[in-house]
Amino acid sequence: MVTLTELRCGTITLPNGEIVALKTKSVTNKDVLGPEMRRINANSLVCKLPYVDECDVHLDSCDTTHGVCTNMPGTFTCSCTAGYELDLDGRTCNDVDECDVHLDSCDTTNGVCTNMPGTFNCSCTAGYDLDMDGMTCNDVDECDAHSDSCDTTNGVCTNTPGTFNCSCTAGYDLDLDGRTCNDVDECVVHSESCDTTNGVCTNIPGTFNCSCTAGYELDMDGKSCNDVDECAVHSDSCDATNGVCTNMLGTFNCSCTAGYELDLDGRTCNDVDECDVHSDSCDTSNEVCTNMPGTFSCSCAAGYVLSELS
Ligand SMILES: [Ca+2]
Ligand SMILES: [Ca+2]
Ligand SMILES: [Ca+2]
Ligand SMILES: [Ca+2]
Repeated sequence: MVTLTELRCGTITLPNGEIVALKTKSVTNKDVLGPEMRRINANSLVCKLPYVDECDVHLDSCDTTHGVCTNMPGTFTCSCTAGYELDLDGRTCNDVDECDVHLDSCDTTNGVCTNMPGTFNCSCTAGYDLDMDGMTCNDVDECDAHSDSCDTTNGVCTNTPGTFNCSCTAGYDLDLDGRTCNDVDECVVHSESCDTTNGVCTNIPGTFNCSCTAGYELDMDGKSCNDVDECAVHSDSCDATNGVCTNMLGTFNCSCTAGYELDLDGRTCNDVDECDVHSDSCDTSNEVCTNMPGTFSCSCAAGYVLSELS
């Protein structure tokens, strides 16, 4: 600013060669102002001329993209559009990094702020979805939204903040992939699932079955194998008339009453023909042996009579 000794408007050239507009001069109320002058208080005036709207004629040096020029008497100032801030040079508009200076309104816990020219964007960390408000991050209910998050048949999905967990129904184990449920082979994994001596384990999806080897039957506990008492349960296990049944662990044995011998079938009792196998005690010289069921009898050969034993 240059203060003149005389009342006039115009430009002057400074000693360094710079040309500046004259702006003010101390004046008194007695001074008569020319049409190019305007009084701004009792003893100051501004020159209207040369009047230049730097903003209008693009003489300003404000940022061409995001700058806003405001014309002022004899000068102008620069400001910036929203999202930009004025550089120390008073002209350039620099993007405000809202993320860096925490001017963003993104979710403070699970939000991710991304700076952009003139603005910023909110997104969310994995497992969260951006709300309609563009700021809040809502947990994704993977169990509800994606029903195949866990094994669709035997899996149990549990939603948790930011993620979810899979587990499996009884009889299934979670795979290393964290999703799939694999049948537990109880017969291999738990060798004691069935009776270790006489049990037969059969693996089936989700569970297993115990059965027993021949001669044993499954206990009420579904696991233990108990010997079948074939003599009590099946009264016809041995020859019903002359057989003698003996129960044994896992099996049974048939024998026969005196005078009978066990058939090759192991059950039937056949009469022993004592006369034929010469196990009789008849007198071979004068007696006749007669085989009978379970026994035999001796009678006298022709010409002999039974003597009285005394
Ligand atoms: Ca920005
Ligand atoms: Ca979740
Ligand atoms: Ca199984
Ligand atoms: Ca038995």
